[in-house]
Amino acid sequence: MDNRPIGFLDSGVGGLTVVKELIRQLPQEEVVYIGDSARAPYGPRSAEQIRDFTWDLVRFLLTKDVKMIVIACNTATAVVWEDIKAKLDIPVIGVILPGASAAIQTNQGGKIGVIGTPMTIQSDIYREKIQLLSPQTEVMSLSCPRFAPLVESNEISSNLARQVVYESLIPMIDQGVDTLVLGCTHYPLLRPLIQEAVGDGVSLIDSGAECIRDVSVLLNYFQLNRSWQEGEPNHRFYTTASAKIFKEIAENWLKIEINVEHVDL
Ligand code: I24
Ligand code: DGL
Repeated sequence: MDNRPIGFLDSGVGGLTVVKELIRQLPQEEVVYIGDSARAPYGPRSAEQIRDFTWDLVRFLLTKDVKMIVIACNTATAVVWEDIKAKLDIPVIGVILPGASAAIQTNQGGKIGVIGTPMTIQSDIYREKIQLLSPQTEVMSLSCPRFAPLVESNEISSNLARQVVYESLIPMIDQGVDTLVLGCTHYPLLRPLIQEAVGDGVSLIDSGAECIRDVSVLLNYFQLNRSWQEGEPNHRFYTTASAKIFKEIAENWLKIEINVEHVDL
């Protein structure tokens, strides 16, 4: 047993979709979350900046005595997961390899689609990981720069949102893709519209949810689970922007009351 919390980092609030999966799949575990909303979004930034900023978040989490780190951001995982993983002596889980592996397991027709921010798609990391595990599988990548701003302006079910999602996904339709990876933390919020655009024949893969399955396997294998005797988990959330706004968004999404503090990194 290891009763220390699991550290989560993200460019902002999107990583809360991954935390929601942790609370659903592993309700006994305790979360320390840091979101860098003051410097978000990371998607359009340079790889060098993303590397520096993500390391700031890692150093912060290490001061909180975490037993494991989840990089709950596709963009940060694409750029620095391997570097962080190599340098720390606690497990570091990213969202990309679990998503790539789940997509291969689901895929039937040999062609997988991936959507994400410009940096995630430009890095071509999903293709690299998918083809590492399954060299014959074809990968079709598409950057959807309008999706995250849509969610952040609270447009997740409006007609405008439906139209933007449909228009953006046109290159993906009728290409023979039967599995589509949601390669950005914000996209699970657009899931109904994305499903409607690509049709029921396409299975959607939520990378965040898949990464929590890997967290579960690691906790079991290394016997790092938190004990129920510790009582209810006391999750702690930190943001580099407004604690008040973060708290509103997070409580609305997670449906629980939480503590939020502002930090300057
Ligand atoms: N959703 C997200 N980001 C926002 C937002 C949102 N505002 C409304 N909703 N703002 O991401 C980002 C910029 N802020 C962040 C905080 O600091 C200041 C700058 C998606 C959230 C994923 C959990 C809409 C909204 C909401 C609650 C839940 C879901 C949702 F308010 F889409
Ligand atoms: N969290 C980011 C991701 O999953 C999306 C938001 C951003 O660009 O910072 O790629």
